[in-house]
This record gives sequence, C-alpha cells and structure tokens, in this order.
Amino acid sequence: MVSVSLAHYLQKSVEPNQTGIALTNTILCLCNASKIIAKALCENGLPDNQLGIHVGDINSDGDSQKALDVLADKAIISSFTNASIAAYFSEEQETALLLEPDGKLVICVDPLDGSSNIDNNLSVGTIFSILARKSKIFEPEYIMSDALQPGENQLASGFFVYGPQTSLILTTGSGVASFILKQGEFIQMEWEPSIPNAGNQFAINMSNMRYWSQPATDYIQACLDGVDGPFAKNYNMRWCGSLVADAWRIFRQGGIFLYPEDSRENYHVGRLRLIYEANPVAFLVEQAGGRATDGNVEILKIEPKAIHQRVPLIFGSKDDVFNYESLY
Ligand code: AFP
Repeated sequence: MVSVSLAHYLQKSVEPNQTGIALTNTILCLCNASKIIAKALCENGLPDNQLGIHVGDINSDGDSQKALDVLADKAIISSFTNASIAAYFSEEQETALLLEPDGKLVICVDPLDGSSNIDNNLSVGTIFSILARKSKIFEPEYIMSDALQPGENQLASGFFVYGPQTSLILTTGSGVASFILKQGEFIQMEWEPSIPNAGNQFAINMSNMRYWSQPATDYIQACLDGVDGPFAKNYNMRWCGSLVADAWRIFRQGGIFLYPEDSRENYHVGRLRLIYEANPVAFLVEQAGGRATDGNVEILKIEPKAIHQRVPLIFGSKDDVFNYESLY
C-alpha cells in the first residue's frame, strides 16, 4: 500500500476554503510542535534535560507546572505560523492568549497530558480541539465565548501520543485517521480507528473507589462480578495515568474509560477538563463509532461555562457506556 502523508490526507479530507486552509495549517503547526516535544522527551533525564522537575508556577489544575508542561505550551504557541488562529486556550494559560485579530479559528489545548508520567518513561501526549471563531470583536471577553461552544461544533480534534511511537489520532469530522511520525513526517497507518460496540476492559483509578458516586460503584462492581454478574462477561483492568494512552488502547481494542465525579474536594465533577480534554476525545470517540458521556449528558452536547471547567468523563464502546448511563 502506498504510504499517505498527513499533508496529503488533509488535502483530501478538508475543504480548501479559507477556514479549511487555516485548519490544515493549524494541524501541521501542531505536528511541528509535537516533534519538538517528542525529541525533548526522548532525552529527558540527561543532566541538562530534567523535564519532570516542578518549575514553581501553579496551573489552572491547581497542579504545579513541570518543565515539560511549560516547554510543550511554548512549543505549541511558537509553532503557529500562517495558522489564522485568533486565540489559544490552554491548561497552562489562565485565560485566552490572543494571537491574530483576523484569525478564523480558536484552539483549546492540553499541551502535556499525563505529566505525572514524564519521569516514568511512560506514554504522555498533547490533546487539541479546533473551533471556528464566531466573535467579531478581538477582545478577550468576546473571544472567550468562541472557546465555550459545545463540543459538537468542533471542526477538528486529535491527540498526539509520545510513546514507543510518536503518533496522532485525528478527526476533521469525517471519520478518524491515525498517523505515525516516520523520519520527520507523519504517515497514515493502515489502521482506521473504529471502536468495537462492546469491550472487556475498563480503565479507572481504583484507588478512588471509596469516593465514587453510587452509579460508578455499581458499574465497576458489575464488571468485577464477571461472567456471574449482570454483564455476563469477565473484564480486564488497565489504568495508564495518561488519558491519551488509555484512549489509544480503547480505539484499538474497545472497552471503557471512566473518570467519574467523586466526593474529594474539587472532584465533584471529576478531574478532566471539558474544552481541551473531554471534548476533543469525545469528538474522536463519536467519529469512531463509540460514545462519550458525563453519565447524564453526551459530552459533545454540554454547553461549557468556563474554560477550565471540569467534567466527569466516561467514554468507549457504546454498549459499555450505555450500561453505565443506565445506572443514572
Ligand atoms: P496529569 O497530566 O496531571 O498527570 O493528569 C493526567 C490526567 O489528566 C489524565 O491524563 C489521566 O487519565 C488522569 O489525569 C489520571 O488521574 P489520576 O492521577 O487521578 O489517576
């Protein structure tokens, strides 16, 4: 099979109008940033490259920023040339970073997902969501509304995984494609991500069980009951601590990811962020035939109220997610 570059894929899958050209350029800019992040990560731990150290600032998550969080954020911002982006929203930025007054797009990014894994030699990633700019006035309070569109308005979303491979899962609204970085270029994989309707793996941080709401507790107990339980099948468990790594596995093998609401302080609506983690992943999941919910509402239907708003995130094989929702 002839290998297809990402640039060629975008030429085929994105309308060559002004917004489409901006979208293509933005995705290619993000690819350039991903190469810088991947290279830095490959050399993490050498005396002059300590990317897991805390650098003092506190991000919107209330987490202290690590060196790679800041490096990734800066690499992404610096990559935006000819991208026509009006504003950049990031886990590492308190508010909107205004870029181009005539920009056609806004972009919401988790520059480095899985920071707790930076020094563990485990997969981490970058998650992005691209929306059309609707505001007419190039002022923060107007541009902010562009980032607060429901996830179903996304033009494109994707995530890079920095692991054994540097890879990308991407949707521009007509299915999902996967790419691997090979000799400096993203090349399309043979594999077309499509999530099986039912799986036999669940991904959740079991150490939080005592804090979960009743639906989450009942759902996981049903999985643990295996063939004798209500789902009549045995389950395996995986938890990577990096959303992008768990998501990639679910695109490959099916199953369900759960970060539900719990009773810890600041976790009453879970841990993950709506506009730059849940929405981009939910767009990909729905495009791949899966389902993404907060337990009551489809993620893509939620009207965001704040740029760092958290949301319970349950996604994966649609039958498994329906089983979860039936408990609410
Ligand atoms: P960090 O980027 O702070 O490590 O958080 C990663 C993450 O947002 C997501 O990638 C993981 O699935 C989830 O948090 C892990 O959360 P726990 O550390 O509570 O298990």
